[in-house]
Amino acid sequence: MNTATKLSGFALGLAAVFGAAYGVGQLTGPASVITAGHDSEGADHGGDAGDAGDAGDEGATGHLPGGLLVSDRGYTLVPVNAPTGEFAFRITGPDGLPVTGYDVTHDQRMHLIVARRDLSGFRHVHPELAEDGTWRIDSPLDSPGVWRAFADFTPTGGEPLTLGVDVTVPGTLTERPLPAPASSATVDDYTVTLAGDPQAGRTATLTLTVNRDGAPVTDLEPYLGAYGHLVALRRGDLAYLHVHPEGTPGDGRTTPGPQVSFATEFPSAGAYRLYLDFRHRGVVRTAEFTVHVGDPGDTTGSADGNGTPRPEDGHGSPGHGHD
Ligand SMILES: [Cu+2]
Repeated sequence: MNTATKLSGFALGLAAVFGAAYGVGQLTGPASVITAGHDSEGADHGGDAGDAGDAGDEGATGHLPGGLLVSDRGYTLVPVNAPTGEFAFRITGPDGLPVTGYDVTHDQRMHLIVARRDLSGFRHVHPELAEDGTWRIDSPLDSPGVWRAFADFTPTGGEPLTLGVDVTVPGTLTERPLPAPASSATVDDYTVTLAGDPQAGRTATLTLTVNRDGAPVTDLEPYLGAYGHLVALRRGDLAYLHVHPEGTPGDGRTTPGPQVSFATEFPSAGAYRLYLDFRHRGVVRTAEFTVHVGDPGDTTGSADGNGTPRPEDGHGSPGHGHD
């Protein structure tokens, strides 16, 4: 009965490899694209979707969370020059040519997710595919800084894959500190509360409850085939975790709010930013949360056991300087 998609697999031994080769020296330079490529030869990780987390160890490198690689399993995310105000890219396949065949997943052939490296500016959009294999969309990169762009797709005949690339938007950077962990978020007239106690490497249910003007919302609308979409990005390397709710609209047991539950599995302890997309009355909104994922081996931690995300020991508070 559990149709939820697990978060991607485990990268405990590998996480430290990433996040180091990231430079901030180009923030004020000319428009450029920084690729955070890593040699993925031989890797066989499971992307962000499906049952990757159940597959056990495969290959020397095991499974990585999605979005850390610009090239994986022969597929490469290649940003291409585009007119001002537009964002364009291609996916090249094992034959080196642009991929033009994609399976529809969650109503779309391509999910493009972007966020700045400071975890602000999240957008989830759906570009248009041209015949030559170029994806185009009005640029969602709406402020200066270094952005991470994630292409979440399934090439026809292949497995689900999420590739990521850094893209610099020139200008004066205003870095935004990561907001402190909180169990509620406000977007327009909506307040979304978050319950759950995620622990690294374990499946936990996160339940989000949507209220509008203090009243429960019981008529959420399906968006991309679900009552909510949840993306989590790990602070530090922006590992990408994409999950879908337990239950689907029309299955006879899933209600259109106010609660949307997700079975999640975070690959490591630490701070994550969560982005819940939901649709109500024709408008898609995003509620954002900072969550501290606990270390299940840490018995001295501050777990309060009452189902609310733990404060992150002050590290996420405004004004906290990044390294
Ligand atoms: Cu999408």
